Amino acid sequence: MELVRNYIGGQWVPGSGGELDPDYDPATGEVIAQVTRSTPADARAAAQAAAAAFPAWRKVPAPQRGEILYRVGEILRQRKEELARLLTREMGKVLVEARGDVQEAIDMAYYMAGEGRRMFGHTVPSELPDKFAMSIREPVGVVAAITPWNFPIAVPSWKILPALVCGNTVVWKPAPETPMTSAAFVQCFIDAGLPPGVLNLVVGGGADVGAALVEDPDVRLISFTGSTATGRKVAEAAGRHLKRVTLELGGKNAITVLADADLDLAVEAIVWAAFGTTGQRCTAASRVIVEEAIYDELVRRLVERVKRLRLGHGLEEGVEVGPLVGAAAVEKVQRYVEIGRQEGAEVIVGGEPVKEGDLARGFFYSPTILGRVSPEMAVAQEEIFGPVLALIPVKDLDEAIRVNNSSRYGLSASIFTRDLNKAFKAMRELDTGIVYVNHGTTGAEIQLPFGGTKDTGNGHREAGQAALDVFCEWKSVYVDYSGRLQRAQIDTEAL
Ligand code: UN1
Repeated sequence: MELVRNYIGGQWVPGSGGELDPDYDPATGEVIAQVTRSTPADARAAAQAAAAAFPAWRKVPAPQRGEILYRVGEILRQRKEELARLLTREMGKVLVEARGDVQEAIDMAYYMAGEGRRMFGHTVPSELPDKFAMSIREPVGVVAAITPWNFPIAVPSWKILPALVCGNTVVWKPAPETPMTSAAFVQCFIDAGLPPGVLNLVVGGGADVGAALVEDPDVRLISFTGSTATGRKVAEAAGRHLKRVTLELGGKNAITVLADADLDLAVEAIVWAAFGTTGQRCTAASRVIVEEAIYDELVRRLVERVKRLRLGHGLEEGVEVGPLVGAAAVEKVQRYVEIGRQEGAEVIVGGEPVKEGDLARGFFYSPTILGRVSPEMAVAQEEIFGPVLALIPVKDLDEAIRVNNSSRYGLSASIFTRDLNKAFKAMRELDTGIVYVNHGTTGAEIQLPFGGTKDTGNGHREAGQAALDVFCEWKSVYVDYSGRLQRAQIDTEAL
């Protein structure tokens, strides 16, 4: 059985915890690998290795750094199928989606490889004659990337690839649920020729390992994706040390369906956004806000489609919904369904873990729709991170926008309508970081900024050009070639 270890300073090494922990297939409960146990000492060693590699890496010309990333993209493309299968076995998402997870990293590798040849700064006119003014990008230093299990390749790629092309070195702490996929991803960087120490991996650690990285004196920037509760702690600790921190946290994304919408399209989109990845995306739709006039018709069509969803092992052909990631996730979903019942929501379909047949061995939960939910209920406000969809009837677009924006989260929102005026109004007034028109809430592309408002983050965006602003410091440079002392900000008007 495979043993997953840390990768520090160019070596695969055991963690200092002295124990091994099992890695499970959530669809069967089977142990598929052993993972080394890490401690804060391993986080420290990794940060030191990253700090040692930084001076040389920042000097590698950005186009060359980009070329290594291009090779990472090529290797990912060659290994897409094997990475996708590994990913499905470790965290359960169905194979087509696992391939998509790897594809996002391929896209990001090529995008950031290109940035190695752009990475534009600015030249601006100076106030004074014979003086040149420009702003250039510099790397920040050692970056700690702390990532979740739900996109074990895509989300880390949004952090690691831009960090590297900008000249930073990285310590990556993936979620404990996906160590094998993480190690296989790191191997792609090694095989692409990334120098030792530039990317380090610490697996199999608890929250203390992440906390140690946040506090580490060598770490200058923490890029975190995960829960809002943990993100708050990360931000507090980073704040004490005045470190840069970027947070991608929870979501309670809604799809609004207006009475004039193409209902067939809306139903397909809702099912994909709510039950794809078993609802375990930060962009997943967990609320549908629907105009009362079409409420009953939408429910009828949704139920008909959801009942036909095929659950099973993600590696099996034709399976549409895999398991939840673990036992705690099943309990959390069940708890929320109970809360929903007590709050007065009606369980229209689903509402229980799968207990019969082969699936009973894994962490399966039947896709669930809660009807007649009101906007203030816990099931309409709190992130469940599972296959549970709350239907909220409203009277018109204005109320729909109010309900959408009543969430403390603000990642993604969507509207289905054929009315151009209503689509544009919603596009401007929905207060999320991402808005879709006639498409569900998932499927963000890496060319565009990714992130959310309010409790979803702290104002930063990942991916696209925005990523460069996260992973670079701006340096303003003035070159005075006049040969005399030119005093700025005094009597320039008199010149
Ligand atoms: C996440 O769930 O953390 O937009 C990321 C999407 C994917 C990424 C989701 N491209 O759904």
